[in-house]
Amino acid sequence: MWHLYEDVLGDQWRSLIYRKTVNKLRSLPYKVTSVEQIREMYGVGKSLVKMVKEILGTGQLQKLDNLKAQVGEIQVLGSVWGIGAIQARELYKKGFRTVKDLENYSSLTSMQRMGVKYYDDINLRIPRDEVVDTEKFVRGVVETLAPGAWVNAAGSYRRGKPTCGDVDILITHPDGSSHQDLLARLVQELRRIEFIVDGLRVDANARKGGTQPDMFMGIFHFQCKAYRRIDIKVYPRHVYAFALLAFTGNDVLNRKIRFLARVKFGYKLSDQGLFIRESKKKDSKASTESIPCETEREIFEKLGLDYPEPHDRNW
Ligand code: DCP
Ligand code: MG
Repeated sequence: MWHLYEDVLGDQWRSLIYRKTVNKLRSLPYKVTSVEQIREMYGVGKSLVKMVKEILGTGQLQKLDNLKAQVGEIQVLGSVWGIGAIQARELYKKGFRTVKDLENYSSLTSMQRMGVKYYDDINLRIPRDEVVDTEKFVRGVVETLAPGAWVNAAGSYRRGKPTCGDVDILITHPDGSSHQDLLARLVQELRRIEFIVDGLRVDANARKGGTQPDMFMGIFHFQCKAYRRIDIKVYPRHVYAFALLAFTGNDVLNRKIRFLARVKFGYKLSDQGLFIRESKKKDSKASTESIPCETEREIFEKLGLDYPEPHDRNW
């Protein structure tokens, strides 16, 4: 109950009470076999005596079972695309218990609405072969719009996983400029041919020449298979290696090399570059110009690390 309150329910107060109680019981030099052994202990209240009695008598604790059920429902709400752990708890408090309950809730974001609508499909893993076909298909469409563009499926697919949670597509153009209006045209075309069925586009290309990606997050339907999640990100060529590294992951590797970049060299590493910080402190200011790196290998070299092939990045 200590862990459920702390990790899932975010109830620090109850978690603390249970933690103290557990530690107190654990520190006893004997195994508790009767409530008499704890009744007189300092800080042991009626409710604990009752719980210990129930555990000793039945081997179970109803309160824990109820809490587990509640936690299970919160975790399901939190597994909807776009709903985080904190919001899942809030929705639970508001009375939502299942994904179906959310169907007519008007306060969801458009991403969350997609998450609810396609919940069953997008929680299925995607077989690797299907990602191969999807990458090939998208590459073909991109080629008609911006010949010579680079298209890579990143994420778990690039790390060689047999199944993937979504399709992560990264795009750039080696001429350094043809990427600029590509995403809008690509999404329009993919919608027209009914490959993309839902989604939202976030454009950053108002800041032309900047390094922020244009992004699309949505749902596609291809070869009559299930509805799937797709992210498409378009970056300028000069930051593409950083983007490829960041979106190949995995997330643990990203956190580790970003941490190492900071504490070892005072660098800030992101999907948009490798920047020199004013100091090695966490929030210290970073330069606006990135240290140039053409390839992922160069980034690892700058960090003094051996280059891991993508399939060796499953940390
Ligand atoms: N990423 C990250 N930190 C996050 C989320 C993502 O660094 N909080 C990076 C690393 C991931 C990559 O983006 O590998 C793609 O994100 P996904 O959520 O698509 O994760 P994966 O593709 O690795 O796994 P999945 O098969 O579940 O899609
Ligand atoms: Mg992925």
